[in-house]
Amino acid sequence: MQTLPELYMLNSCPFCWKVRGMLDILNIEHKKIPVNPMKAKKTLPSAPEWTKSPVWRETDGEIIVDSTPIMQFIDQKYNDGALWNTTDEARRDHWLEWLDSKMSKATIPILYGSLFSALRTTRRVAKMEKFGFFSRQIYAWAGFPIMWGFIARKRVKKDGRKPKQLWHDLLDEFIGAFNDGQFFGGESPDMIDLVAFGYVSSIEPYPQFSQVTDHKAGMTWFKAMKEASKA
Ligand SMILES: N[C@@H](CCC(=O)N[C@@H](CS)C(=O)NCC(=O)O)C(=O)O
Repeated sequence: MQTLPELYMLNSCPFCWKVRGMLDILNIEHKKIPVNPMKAKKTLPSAPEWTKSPVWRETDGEIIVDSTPIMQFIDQKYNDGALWNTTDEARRDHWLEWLDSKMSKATIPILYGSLFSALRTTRRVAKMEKFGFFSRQIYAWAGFPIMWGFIARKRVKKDGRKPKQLWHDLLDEFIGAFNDGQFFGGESPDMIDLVAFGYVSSIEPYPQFSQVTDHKAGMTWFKAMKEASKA
C-alpha cells in the first residue's frame, strides 16, 4: 500500500529539480524514488507510454508525467492553484515558454560544454546517483562521450556564446522581467520563479556553478528562493 505520493526522479535531471523545488516550498511529504536511466522502461509506472523522468504518482495510483504539468497538478491539488494563478496570464505564459525552451537548454552546455567540464560532470553524476555500481560506471564513462561529443558541443557551437556568458545573459533577461519585489511573482515566489529555480538548482551540485555565482542579481534571487523553500 502506497502511503505517500512518489516522485520518480534522477539527481542529474534538471526537470526533476523543478518539481523538487516546488515540493520543498509547499512542504509536501513524499517519497523520492531514484530512476536508473538504463532501466527506466522497467521502473517508471508510466512506461511504456512515457519513459522520461520525472514522474509523479499519487497515493491512489494516479500518474502524472512531464515536469510542468506535474507542477501544475501539485499546485492545484495541494495549494489551491495559488502559484499558478496570476492577474497577468500572458506574462506568465510567455516566461514559462521562455524558461522551458531557453533556460532548459542551457544546463547541458555549462555542464558538458568542454572536455574538462564534461569529465568532471559525468564523474560527479556517477557519484551522486543512487543506482547500482555497474550502472553508475557505465553511465559515467558512456555518458561522457554522448553528452560532450554529440550533444553539448553542437549546442555550444550553435549558440556561439561561452556557457558562462549564456547563463549571465539568461539571468539578466529573467531578472529584468521582474516588476516589483524580489521575485518574478512579486513579494513571494510563483510558478515561474519555481521553474527557473529548478533549472538553476540543477547545476548547483557541480563545480561549474561557480561561473553562475558571480551574477549578483541572479544570486540574490536564488538565495531568496532558498530561504522561501526553508520557511
Ligand atoms: N519535457 C520533459 C522532459 C523530461 C526529460 O527529458 N527527462 C530526461 C532526463 S533529464 C529523460 O528522462 N530522458 C530519457 C528519455 O528521453 O527517454 C519534462 O519536462 O519532464
